Amino acid sequence: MSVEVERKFLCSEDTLKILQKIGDCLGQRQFHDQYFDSPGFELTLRDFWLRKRKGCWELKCPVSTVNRTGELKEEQSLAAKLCTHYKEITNLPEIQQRVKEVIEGPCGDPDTETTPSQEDELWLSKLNLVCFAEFTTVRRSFTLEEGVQIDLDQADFGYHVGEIEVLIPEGGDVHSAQEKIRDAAQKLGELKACKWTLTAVICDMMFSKLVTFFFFFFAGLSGDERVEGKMNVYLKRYHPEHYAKLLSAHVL
Ligand code: V4E
Repeated sequence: MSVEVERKFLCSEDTLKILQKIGDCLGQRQFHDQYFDSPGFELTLRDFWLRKRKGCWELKCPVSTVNRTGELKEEQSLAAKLCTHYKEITNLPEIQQRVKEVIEGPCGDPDTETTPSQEDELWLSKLNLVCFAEFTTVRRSFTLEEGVQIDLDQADFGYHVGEIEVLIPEGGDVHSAQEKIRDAAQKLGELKACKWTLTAVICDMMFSKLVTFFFFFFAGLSGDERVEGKMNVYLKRYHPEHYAKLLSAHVL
């Protein structure tokens, strides 16, 4: 089982051009995601994300970590703040077991016992799970260095977002993954700012400083703001009540 450490950033045509020059292209793919929860949002309010992608089930679970932020240097705790990390389960019987525990508690109802051979509809309906979000993403993937993947996502509801991602084994070093992500973000941010600065310098020295400042501010690569993921934007737009509950529970 792996833990996915990732940081989102706002991307543009420039990001794509830079990655095409300096990264190794891993290709483009398209996938349709369907996310499931109970009508009372028992999974997502606990930060569990159950989805079906390309016919396979995946469950993203929060990772319990001791909060060591106090021991970290300022730049390390900023790197941690900008990243998320989730354990990803892809084995269906394990997913069913975990989902059942989250919804019903450890001593759940024996009547809702699930077996791996059950049809999708049956285990979902026994646990009262319904699809609350679905969208299609076109993803272009690159690597900048060994173990660091950069995805540029274009969702069909009109949102573009980039992700820098490092996979580690469960119990692996999250901080060093966050540092790798920070370094990759810095590299991308510097290259983008450099391009903008050069363009602007040709026009006007003063203007270049202003452009660089605003570029950094909005690019989500060098500031300390967290960039919204596809689900944040989707729920805010199409299911504002669900979104409000997740905000109040500090899940989003
Ligand atoms: C974990 C999570 C959600 C599930 C979807 O995760 P996400 O990484 O946004 O989707 P995607 O398509 O990039 O998955 P991948 O292909 O990388 O596996 S929806 C909301 N969350 C929590 C969450 C959060 N609290 N903050 C941010 C910035 N992102 C996600």
